[in-house]
Amino acid sequence: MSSKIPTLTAAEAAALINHGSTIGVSGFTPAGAAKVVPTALAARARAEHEAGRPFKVAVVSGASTGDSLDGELARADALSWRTPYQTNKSLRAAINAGQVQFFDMHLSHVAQQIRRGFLGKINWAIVEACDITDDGEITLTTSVGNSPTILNQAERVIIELNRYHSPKLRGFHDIYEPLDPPFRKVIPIEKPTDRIGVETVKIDPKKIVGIVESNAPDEVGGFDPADELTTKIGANVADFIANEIAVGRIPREFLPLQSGVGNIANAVLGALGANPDIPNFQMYSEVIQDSVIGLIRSGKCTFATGTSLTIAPDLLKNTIYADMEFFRPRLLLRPQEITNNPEMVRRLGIITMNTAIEADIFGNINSTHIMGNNLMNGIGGSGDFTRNAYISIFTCPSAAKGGKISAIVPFASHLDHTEHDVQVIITEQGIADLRGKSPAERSLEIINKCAHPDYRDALMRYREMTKSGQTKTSLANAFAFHQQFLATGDMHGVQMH
Ligand code: 0RQ
Repeated sequence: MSSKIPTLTAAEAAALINHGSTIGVSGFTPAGAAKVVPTALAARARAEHEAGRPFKVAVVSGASTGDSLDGELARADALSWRTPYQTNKSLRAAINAGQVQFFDMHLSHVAQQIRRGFLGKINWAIVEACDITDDGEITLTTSVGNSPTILNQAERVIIELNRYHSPKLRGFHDIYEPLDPPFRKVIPIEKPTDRIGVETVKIDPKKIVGIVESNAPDEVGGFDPADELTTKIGANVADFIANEIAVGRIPREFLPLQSGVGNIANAVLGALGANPDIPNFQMYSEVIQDSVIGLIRSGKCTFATGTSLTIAPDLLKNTIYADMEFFRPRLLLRPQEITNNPEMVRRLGIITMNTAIEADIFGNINSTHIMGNNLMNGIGGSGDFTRNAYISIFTCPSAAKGGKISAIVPFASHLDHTEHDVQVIITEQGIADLRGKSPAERSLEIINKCAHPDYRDALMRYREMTKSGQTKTSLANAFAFHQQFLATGDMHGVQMH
């Protein structure tokens, strides 16, 4: 712990930051996110607004953060611009109201774009740590995200020293920042367990203007227990993978798994753990979430590397923090530029599993927008993994909002992952294997295997409306399902002409 760097209150730190600043923050999901200084900054913004002065900042993070960062700043109308991912209700509303400009980007791209100035200068870094020394050696907490790059590139740095997290987290991180082209070298990871960097981030201590002490858990919400629907989706994924191994398309040695985040992803991992035909596995992913911890304990998951430990606070304390020596050799946190790097995804042959909002009958995926307009969260790391996967899988329930929305539609109302990248779609109804299939074959496969029975006839009618062409699209009816929902609140009874 440093004795030379001044200690500040959160309000003192926030008072240093000017209107118009660009701030880089720690956090990938609420794990390891800066907490107390952003909340103080929101209070400052409110006071400035009351005094009739403008006060807004631009924020770049690893991914989503907690409510004390994204929620507080959004509610204080203190954000002008935000990238690269968010999951906060207040921020989502501000983005969709046009009050915050949100730049939705692939998470592996952020660090290089910061270093090369694509996103402008980073005036401030606000980064959570569990330890810091006088010579500027920083031990991060439950995520790495973009923190090494943000710390290196920011003009000035504020450290939130969070006592909730044990300094014994040292050794859980593998910090490595690649050189940029044309000097980029091979990133030398050949197995998920390979360590290529150092344990801490080292920066010039003269840049650190102060340390703000805190003691707060990560604002990770925990997950809903798996229900009948998510259990069925999970079981279908496990059956698909087990069969691929049985027929030899996945090697018997097995391949590393990546899983997205959320209730469905959690249930999918649970199902993989429960299926005796799935061998023990390693994870090369971005988010390590609750279910992985049980799988590590049981020995089904022998090693997991990601960029965040997105673990509900009780579970984090009672499992990992209670038994650091067991978990240290089995968990490794890396920068998101490394976990999500296409070079590694392709080399390691990762089996990727991400969640869709909707899929169209040709295999295009919308991961980010509701009815083509409103942002949900953002593309996150799903694109980094999907395009370069050994096998790319998307899961979703066949219908949303009590069955009133079909998740399988004639044409995706927003495009995140194209038909060229998506190999398998899985709902609770079944498994659509799109590999090697033409658009005509894919649409049959998706409608028959994945669509909710209520919507199969209408999707089939759409499929047969256009008589010629490689991808039979009816321009007049491509969004008929969405228009029906917007007009009546229900996609049932969709009108097409
Ligand atoms: O709405 O919140 O009002 O209940 O969307 O859907 O079913 O709870 O599923 O939590 O797994 O999230 C795609 C958003 C799924 C997420 C998405 C409504 C539904 C519900 C949430 P409510 P569920 P999940 C790793 C990789 C993109 C980024 C990514 C996501 C809410 O997985 O953001 O994959 N993915 N990153 O009712 C209208 C539809 C709908 C719909 C679902 N068709 N129409 N509403 N919903 N389908 C993460 C990182 O990179 C950090």
